[in-house]
Amino acid sequence: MEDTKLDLRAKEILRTNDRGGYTVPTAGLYPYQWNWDSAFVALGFAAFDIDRAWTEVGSLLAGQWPDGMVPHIIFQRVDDSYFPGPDQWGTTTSPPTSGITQPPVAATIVRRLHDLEPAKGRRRAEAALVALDRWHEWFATARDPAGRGLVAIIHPWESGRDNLPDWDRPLSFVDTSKVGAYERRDTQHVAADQRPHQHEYDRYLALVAFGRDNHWDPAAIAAGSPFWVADVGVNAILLRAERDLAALAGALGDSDIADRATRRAERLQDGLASLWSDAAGGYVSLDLRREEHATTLSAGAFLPLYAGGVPADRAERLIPTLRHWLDAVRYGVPSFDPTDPQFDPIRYWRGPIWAVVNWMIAEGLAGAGHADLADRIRVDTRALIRQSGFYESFSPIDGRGCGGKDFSWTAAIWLAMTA
Ligand code: 2M8
Repeated sequence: MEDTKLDLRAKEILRTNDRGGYTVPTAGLYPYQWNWDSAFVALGFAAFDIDRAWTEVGSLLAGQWPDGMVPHIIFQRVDDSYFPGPDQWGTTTSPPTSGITQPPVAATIVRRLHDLEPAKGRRRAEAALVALDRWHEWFATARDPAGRGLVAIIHPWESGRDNLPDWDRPLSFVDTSKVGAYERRDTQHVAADQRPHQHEYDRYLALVAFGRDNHWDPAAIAAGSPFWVADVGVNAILLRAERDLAALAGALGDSDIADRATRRAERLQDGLASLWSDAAGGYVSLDLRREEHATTLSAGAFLPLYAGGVPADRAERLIPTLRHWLDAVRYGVPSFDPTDPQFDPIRYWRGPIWAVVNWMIAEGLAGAGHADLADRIRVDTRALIRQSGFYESFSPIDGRGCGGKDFSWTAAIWLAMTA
């Protein structure tokens, strides 16, 4: 298909996945509103319908909890085709939501929407600014009670990179003996070899039960969650989001929020530095219960470049590693080290390429003065979509599409990379 037709198709996918003020990631497999998907969807809509982009941000932030958390799923309209649904989460909001959050990319995208048309977006940017500040403050308190500059995730789903090999060891400590029988829905929509293993799902459900049994109380979860890990992806994305929130607050004349976001960013900058592993040769996640760094690299290793402020000697190690990865596969960027034995080119977050991660890595590279590499990643992303269509993810080996098709965030990134 020619690029102009793909532009039209991308817009059509966003329109078709629009359920009335919010957008589902894809029909069937994911019938609800997901947090970071919605943020990227807003970026895509911004290429042709800025009002609709702001509506997406508004419906996402309307799901904010009283304590500031913005949930990972908003169950706008109950639909049995997805499991676990509202009953398993046992939250008390209306509409119901999950009890966990997701990578906080929203502030970065809200800043971009505002900058596109500052006068037109002012009122909605001001409303979003307050909600985003509350969400980031929640991260700083609920997920970093010790104040070490690293926020914890309590579930692999909060990383958005669900079955990354980084979670294998921390998950091995999760007790699944009380997980009863259940029916997975994901493998009814997508081939099982492109989805997480059953033993991972059992642990995902045990962690949902832990949160539900503790009424999603942040203090109880911080004290006892069997999974308490500093994901390099979430921490880098939050740091970038804090910087963007501070800039947006400055533009809107809110010095209180600007100061708070700047202070939080300074703390996160120190925390992120502690995720560097000389042994792995990059930034990795850290199991905060055991003080164990992951021993292998994922695409998250490059996200501190997107956060900004990576010291030169560390950037000098990351860039050759990225080039080496790109030389090892046909398309970049694999979600996990393609030279590691655990790499699997089609199994979800253990190897496939994700357009949204490519967008963040390319932004980071461009900002760090590596325009050539940023271009290469954008070229690959667009080539994958031209070859296979708007899939959920893609094999780095042969470019085939994996997971759900006509996927909202892939369409959004196509539009964002063209605009
Ligand atoms: C995937 O995650 C959900 C759980 O949140 C699932 O597999 O059921 C991930 O790729 C996640 O990052 C994404 O936000 C979600 C919807 O696209 O799907």
